[in-house]
Amino acid sequence: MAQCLVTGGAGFIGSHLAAELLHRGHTVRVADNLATGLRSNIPAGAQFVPGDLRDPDFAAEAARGCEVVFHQAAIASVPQSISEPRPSHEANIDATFNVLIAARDAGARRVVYAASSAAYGDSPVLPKTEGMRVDPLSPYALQKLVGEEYCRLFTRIYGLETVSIRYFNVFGPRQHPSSPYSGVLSLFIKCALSGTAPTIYGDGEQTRDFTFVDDVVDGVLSAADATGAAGEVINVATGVRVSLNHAWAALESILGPLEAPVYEPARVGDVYASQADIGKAERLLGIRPRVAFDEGLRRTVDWARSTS
Ligand code: UD2
Repeated sequence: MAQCLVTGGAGFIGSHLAAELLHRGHTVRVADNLATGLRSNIPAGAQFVPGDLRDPDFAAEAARGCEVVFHQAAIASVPQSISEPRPSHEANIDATFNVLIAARDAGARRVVYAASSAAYGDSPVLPKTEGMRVDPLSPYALQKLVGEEYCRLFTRIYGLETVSIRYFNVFGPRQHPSSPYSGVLSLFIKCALSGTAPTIYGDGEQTRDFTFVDDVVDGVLSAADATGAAGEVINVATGVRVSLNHAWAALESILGPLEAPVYEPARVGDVYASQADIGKAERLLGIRPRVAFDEGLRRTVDWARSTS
């Protein structure tokens, strides 16, 4: 059983990861600055070290004695990275660099890094394969890509095993609709439950490969051990694309008639179509998605109802 560090472990994806690691018998340390994460998300049994990974000393302290580092901490928003690029840069690039140095110096066996499908940008070619040319359209997309490249470089020059998992649009319980930058499904569900109209930026026909959080946790945990994955970039998603208009209609099938969406102009830096090729994840990580979109949405609605 391994000593693990989960950065961002008080956040949405990180807290699910920490809980599953504990469930599998590992020892878990959570490092989080609680900028968006919640203390209440940290699972019982995890050690919590509060602090900011932009501070190299804090990163070193957090990684001490850890065999596997799951680097999930980030400012995860395209529009926020456009309106406030500096904090986004510092959280997504500087902190990632510090975590890699800290993991190397701690003698960690592997770092699993939360990369993003945003790297693909707006190429009309679908599905997105890891070998495609990247085309970052926002500071966030570029920052996540720089993190991947740093991971790859640390594997090459220092022998630190790294795996970059490109998340597509992850959703599920504990994704809070607390800011306008929150994930679209969390915002849609909030509107649906409060009887208000959602805002759709663009025509609503843009698509996303919405991935239920349990499937992401599966992929990330497999990446911690998979032989042949070191130094690689791997999509973890469902391979299915769903439009925003369809997502709102799917909520209507769960909850009954809802307000009609209000349409506004598309956001700067937004990607139109997104869908993953998941062949590499199947080959290298031995995983397949298990939770279909409608089922994941139902589970997320149940969670949101239980907390509202
Ligand atoms: C990007 C990445 C995703 C992940 C995420 C950070 C892509 C394709 N995906 O997600 O992998 O890294 O960043 O958490 O780059 N929207 C509305 N109404 C709203 C809110 C959003 O219409 O109230 C639209 C938004 O313009 C976009 C879609 O919904 O077209 C999804 O937006 P998002 O903010 O949930 O995630 P996205 O795709 O930027």
